[in-house]
Amino acid sequence: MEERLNNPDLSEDEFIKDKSDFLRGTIRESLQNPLTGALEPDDIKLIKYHGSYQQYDRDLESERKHQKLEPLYQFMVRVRAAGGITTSEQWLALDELSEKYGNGTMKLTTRQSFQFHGILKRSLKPTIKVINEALLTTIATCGDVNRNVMCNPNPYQSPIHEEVYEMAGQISEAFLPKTSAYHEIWLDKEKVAGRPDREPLYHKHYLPRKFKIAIAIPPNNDIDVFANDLGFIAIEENNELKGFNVCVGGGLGSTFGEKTTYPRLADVIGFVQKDKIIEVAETIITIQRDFGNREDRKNARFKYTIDKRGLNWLVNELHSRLGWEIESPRSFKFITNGDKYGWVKGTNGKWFYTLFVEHGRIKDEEGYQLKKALREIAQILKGDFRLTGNQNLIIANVEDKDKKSIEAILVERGVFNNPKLTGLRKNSMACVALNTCGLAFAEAERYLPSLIDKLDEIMRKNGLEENEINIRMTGCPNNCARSSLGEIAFIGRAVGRYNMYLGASHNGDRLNTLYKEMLSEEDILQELEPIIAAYARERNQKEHFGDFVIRKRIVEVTERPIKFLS
Ligand code: SRM
Ligand code: SF4
Repeated sequence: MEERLNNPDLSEDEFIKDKSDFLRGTIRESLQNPLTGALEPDDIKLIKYHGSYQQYDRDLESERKHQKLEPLYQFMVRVRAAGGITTSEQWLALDELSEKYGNGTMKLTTRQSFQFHGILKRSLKPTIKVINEALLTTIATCGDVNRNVMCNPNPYQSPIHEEVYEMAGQISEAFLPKTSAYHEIWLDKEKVAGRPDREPLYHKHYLPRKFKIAIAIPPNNDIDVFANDLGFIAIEENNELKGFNVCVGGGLGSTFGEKTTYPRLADVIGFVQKDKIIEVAETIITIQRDFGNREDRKNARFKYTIDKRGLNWLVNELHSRLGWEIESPRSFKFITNGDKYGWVKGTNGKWFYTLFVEHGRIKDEEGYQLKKALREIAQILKGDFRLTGNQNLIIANVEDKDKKSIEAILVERGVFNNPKLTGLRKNSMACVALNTCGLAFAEAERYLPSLIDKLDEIMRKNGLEENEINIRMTGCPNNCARSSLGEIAFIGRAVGRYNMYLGASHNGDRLNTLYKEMLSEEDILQELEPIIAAYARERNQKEHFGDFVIRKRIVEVTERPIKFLS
């Protein structure tokens, strides 16, 4: 790598990492500069590895400009909670933090993390301190490293869920960066003299790009395993976890107008015994570390490394690094990628309530006081809270005697059995987009709920209000709410204008296809009304909407199906 740093074509980020002294940069000094609410440019990039993004309030952009003020800089902080789990005490600490330092809301993300928005520079260090004092962390929630490993957050469904859950935690832990910069900058820990930083896995330049891992347990693909750089699919035989199918090269982000970028679903390349999962994951990460594109960040994800060299190259490289060969893939079947709502009893005899949280935003509204309800529940809950990969929440490990009081709080606060919870809404996801995301072209989280109100009228007219259709929206093609896997999906092009995509499968194994571009709300409703009516009239028994629009050739399948390597 040293040698490659002489290469002027390397992306700017590589040089920033190189001179950052293992991610320290000048973050400390930047934080102390009282003249601006922003950080120095290099530190804006480096702070991502510490779990924060510099943003500004885009709603206030023109007003601030008019007043000749710098943008209202503020920070988003992402919290890593192993398996998306927090105790009641941790929940209360995060809730308080959102009120004290943030914008008063909490965001549950599509990858089982919490996000806090609206944190001013002076509050950033206290925020990260509070998070760590609650025994949570923000490290490696962003940046060119492996992120938290997604998996179903309820291990009490079966012994296999329990085992897989443990493994996800182990992988997450194993691939954390080892630099002590985080502890020095945020927690005032002294650097141990004479002990230089080492990054045995990542080395000094970390990965070429972010890296995402997820584990799914069929028949539920609730974490959208094929959207990840590396996915594992649990294989069960005779009620025993045998091992995992390995799939590689998923990633959904793309850039409008740049044909060399595209969403791609992961390919299944083989099967490994369960005790080999960390070895295989680590080896695959090293392949991406060594061969990933460090010149063009838009072409740096693992999917492009694979497409440039071929799947066979990857498998050969994997075998050669491992010194042994992975086996042929085993059969599996996914039925859905959504969450199942309501109460279920766990194998430990306790209760779990999966609660729909619209686009993951925990806030209070007139007649729907979700934040207050969860605060009151946290005050009595002896169990914990768990985040799903679909921006929802599980109130977990509830004892028999507390079930009624928890339900009573949800009822009182208007959260229990919300009548607006139609099939469409229950299966909806939207990314943050405006007003905090600097990359958004259009609204998503703040707009999709009202679009669903209107679509629900059409669904109702056609007797489909209970029908489960995945609907997803993002404010840009980075695809943070995995729009490319929506049976109906919208990707923002400009304020109030969306590309509409149709035809993903209901279980996350087929991408959707562009149907029409630059649609306004009126256009969207006009386009969808006859398609929904046709679906009501002409669908086969149990046929999902995504499959119907393909069968009727309303759109063609553009992406290859998941390929199995023979
Ligand atoms: Fe994302 C960048 C929000 C899941 C693909 N994503 C961003 C940033 C940080 C914008 C930025 O770089 O300035 C967004 C912050 C918005 C804000 O104001 O909070 C952002 N991404 C999110 C979240 C919060 C969406 C949500 O509403 O839940 C999700 C946080 C997950 C987490 O807890 O870690 C989130 N992002 C995803 C996913 C879904 C997934 O991983 O399952 C994807 C698509 C899968 C993938 O990675 O391919 C995704 N985000 C991206 C990309 C495109 C990456 C690419 O390869 O092209 C970017 C832009 C980038 O990295 O340059 C991005
Ligand atoms: Fe922002 Fe685009 Fe991600 Fe939405 S999809 S959060 S607009 S980067």
